[in-house]
Amino acid sequence: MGETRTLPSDPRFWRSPLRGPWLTAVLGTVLLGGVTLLFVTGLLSYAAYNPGLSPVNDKTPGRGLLGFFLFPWPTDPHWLYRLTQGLHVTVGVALVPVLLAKLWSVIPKLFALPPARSAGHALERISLLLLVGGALFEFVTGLLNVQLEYVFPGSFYPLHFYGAWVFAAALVVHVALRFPRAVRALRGGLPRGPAPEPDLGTGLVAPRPAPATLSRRGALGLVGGGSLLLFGVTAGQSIGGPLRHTALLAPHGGGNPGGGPGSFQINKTAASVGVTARGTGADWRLLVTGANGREARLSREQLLRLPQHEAALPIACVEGWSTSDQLWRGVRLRDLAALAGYGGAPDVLVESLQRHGSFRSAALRDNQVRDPRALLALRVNGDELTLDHGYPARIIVPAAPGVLNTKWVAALRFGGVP
Ligand SMILES: Nc1nc2c(c(=O)[nH]1)N[C@H]1C(S)=C(S)[C@@H](COP(=O)(O)O)O[C@H]1N2
Ligand SMILES: [Mo]
Repeated sequence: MGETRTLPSDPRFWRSPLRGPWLTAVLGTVLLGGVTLLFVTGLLSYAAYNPGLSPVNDKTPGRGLLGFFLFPWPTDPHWLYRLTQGLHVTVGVALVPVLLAKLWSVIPKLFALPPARSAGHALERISLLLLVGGALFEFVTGLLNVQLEYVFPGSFYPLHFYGAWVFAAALVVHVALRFPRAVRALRGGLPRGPAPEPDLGTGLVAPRPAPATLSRRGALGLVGGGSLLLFGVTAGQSIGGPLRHTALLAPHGGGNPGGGPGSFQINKTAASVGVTARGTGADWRLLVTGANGREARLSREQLLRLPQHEAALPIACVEGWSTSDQLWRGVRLRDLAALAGYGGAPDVLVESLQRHGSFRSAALRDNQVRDPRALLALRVNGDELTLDHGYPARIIVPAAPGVLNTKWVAALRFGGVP
């Protein structure tokens, strides 16, 4: 007894002997490396949609100067988006324990009073609010978007995009302010024994520590183990092969990606977006439009009589999952462009017969149309396409995000990108 009650604003309220500048610096350094990778791969993902090509591809039309980095997304290597987006999502998931541990390590500062000792201190605390708020916001929106589509109807992209810039700006300020202190703390090396670390003027160390229940090594082991575990049940969704079955956290069925030829992942089923066997039956025609009002309507039989080509390509979704290479067979987009009266390869607007919902049309850039592996696929893995994978015809383009691989194609408008 004899303990006085304290409030969280009182440093004595926080009792863990583990808190200190060294632990915070270690977690902060790991997090800094991780979120830098998340930021870069996130910007790449935005570029991969080719938003500068057409408003139909652009989920963040008001980006202004923040789109300064955009460039035409290449078609090589064909697994490019598998890699960048697999890293983005897998590293994001695996960093969750590190983020939580880092926030835990500095939580006494959240409650520190007075709120501001000076104008400089006030500015610093505001930047910290943006930093912590931005980090939580980015992780929460990202994880929710992967796990539950449509929680942010139409707005996930702008939320996640602008949130990332706010967070990045706050992070630059934070690193500039804390870098010297973190280096000093790390230079000291792993603090020995159960006693708290020297505070180094950080205010992180408990002035009245409770007895240790866990060593510093043990705490880091717990965080690292949690990260590894999350990594282990996530990475398989992008690596594929037998490891696909270890991806317990993958959306659309966890470790079981579903049926169909080659049993590769189905994102949205035909039924879920209102595409029926009726619209895709014998009456289906592909509308091809091109130069000087040229127009053709092709049945599936006519398409099958055009030269058929094969390409081994994956589907790689923004949600982080991807398939291994599937063997697609169909008509080259550039052959269809020629049919539409183009010698070279123009941009093309692809329209699905899907009536409602997002992703029913997409624009492809000339470099994508020109690539000999870019197909209007009619078959996959030696079989007809299934309705869920886009029968009667779907787009498959090397290195592109899944969203550009339009299913149930109804029209190809060469040179008709708005
Ligand atoms: N018409 C249409 N095409 C679409 C989509 C869609 O919702 N509608 N989803 C896209 C997305 S986001 C992905 S990842 C791929 C998934 O293809 P799959 O279901 O054959 O794996 O299809 C793309 N093509
Ligand atoms: Mo996707």
